[in-house]
Formats: sequence, structure tokens, C-alpha cells
Amino acid sequence: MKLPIEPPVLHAQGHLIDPSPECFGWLRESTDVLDDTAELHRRMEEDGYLLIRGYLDAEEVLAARREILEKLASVDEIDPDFPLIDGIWSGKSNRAAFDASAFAKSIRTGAALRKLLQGGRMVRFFEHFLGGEVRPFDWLWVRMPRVGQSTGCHYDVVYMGRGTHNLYTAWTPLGSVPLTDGPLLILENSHRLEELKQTYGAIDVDRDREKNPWGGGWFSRNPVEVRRRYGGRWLTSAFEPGDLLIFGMYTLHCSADNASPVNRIRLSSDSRYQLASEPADERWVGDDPPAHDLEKQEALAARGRNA
Ligand SMILES: O=C(O)CCC(=O)C(=O)O
Repeated sequence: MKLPIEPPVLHAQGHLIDPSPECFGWLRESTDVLDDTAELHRRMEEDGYLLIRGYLDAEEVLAARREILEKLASVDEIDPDFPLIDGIWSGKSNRAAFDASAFAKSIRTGAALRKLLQGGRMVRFFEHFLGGEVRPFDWLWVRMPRVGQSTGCHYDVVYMGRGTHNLYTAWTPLGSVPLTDGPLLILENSHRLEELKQTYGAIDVDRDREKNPWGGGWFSRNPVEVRRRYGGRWLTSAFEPGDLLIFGMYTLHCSADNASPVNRIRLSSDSRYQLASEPADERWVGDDPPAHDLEKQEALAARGRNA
């Protein structure tokens, strides 16, 4: 992909990402080594992520996009003056008239989304990469930030670290994500920050709710300060349907603020993959994963104790 020579003006959580070459750069592509599993492992070890262009079937990606947008349109969130597939925010929502958790479930369990993320080329990638039968988490995350919204800096392990850490996130743009629309940002070399891994990276957002100095799971809402403290550059890219960004549990990431000039919602999913033979974090697997619901987590644990 041809990326601009001039660095973009990006903000994250309202902070300007310094575009100077010491502070900002582009994600390295690994598309050329897709068939070389040893090299993919080497790059994951070196970079903490893999960016593979055009790997997924773009038609399947767009089918998942359409499926989600139809649901958002059904609660009036999509501007009917534009083609549905453009995903232009209407500036209003009728979601409150519906059961919020049922609506969220319908978004993350759609047939087209499941087909894209829990089978086919996606699972084949991880079978090769992990070298065995793969278990995708049953829970899928769909992100729909509107203009002005973004995700704070975090390691994924704090949300899903109870099973194997040989676990990977696939961040999948569900449509084009130009630089204006709030793409994902990865902090270079953050998978090697041993002190951060042993402090912040050792928390469990649910178990450590009371004593966790980071409040929720985000390490920081200020990526500029994080970079100043830990070094590295914030890396990103524009994305097209079919592109895939994979990273490990200790790769610090956030997203840029969605600054779409046309009010487009940034649609993406993040899904997780591990070897079926390794223990899975019980919060994210099964027919009705408990997620962060502490009562459901406790009921599940009690069933385990009584089994
Ligand atoms: O897409 C986003 O804004 C956040 C994604 C994320 O946090 C993740 O993939 O773990």
C-alpha cells in the first residue's frame, strides 16, 4: 500500500501524536513472508505484530460490514442519505428503545462476522502460525467509534490473561480505514517493556477491580506521555478490506481519534486465537461467555468446583 510521504496529523484521546520520525512511523508489512512460518514467528518476536495485506476475502469482510451496518441502521444510527455500506453516522440513535445487551449480542454474533472470523482463511492462518488445531474465542469484539472517539493504551493480557498467553489478537478492519478514521496505533518495542509487563501487565481487570491503580483496563489515556516515558514510535497504517493486523498479548496499542471528514463510523473487529490444546480464559468461551459479568463468572467457577 502506498502511504503518504508526509506524516499524518493524528490525535489519540485528544493528544496530538508527534509526527516527527523519532515519534511516529508506519507498521512494517509481512505480506511477502506469509508462507514462511518461521519468518512470521521471527517478526512477531521482533516487532510484536504482523501486518498482512489483502489476506482475507474482501467480499466476506464487506458482508460482515453490511451485516453490522444493517443493525445500526435499524436503530437509526446510519444516515439514510448515503449508501448504507458507507456507514455514515446519522448523529442520532434509537438504541435506548431496545434491550442494550441483546442488541450488542446481535452485533457480535452475526453469521457473516462469525464466518469471517471463526473459520476459513482466518483460522487457517492461525493453524499454520500456531502449528495445531486452533480455538478462536467465542466472544468477538466489534468496534464502532464515531468521530471524536478512540481507544486508550492497553495490553490485551489484562482482559484475557487467565488461560494461555500463547494467544493472539487479530484486528480486522471491516471496510477501508483511512488514516483520518481512527486506525489502530501500536507502540514500537512495547512487547519488550519488562517492567511494564510485570506491573500493569500482571493485572486482571476483573479480579483486581479494587486494587488496580489503572482503574479500568487502560494503562493510559495519554499516548504522548506513554511514548515519552517508554520510548519507541507510535506505528500505524491505513487499512483496506482484507488486511489483517495480528499482535500478541503484550503489545501496547490504542487507536487514533476518529476524525472522518464525512462522519464515517470506523468499523473493525478484534478476535482471539489460541491452540485448542491449551487452557482458555473462561470469560470468553462457551455458548454464553460470562465476559466481565462478575456474577456469571462466579456461577461458572462454582459449577467448576462442584463438577
Ligand atoms: O479498535 C480499537 O479501537 C481497539 C481494538 C483493541 O483494543 C484490540 O484489538 O485489542
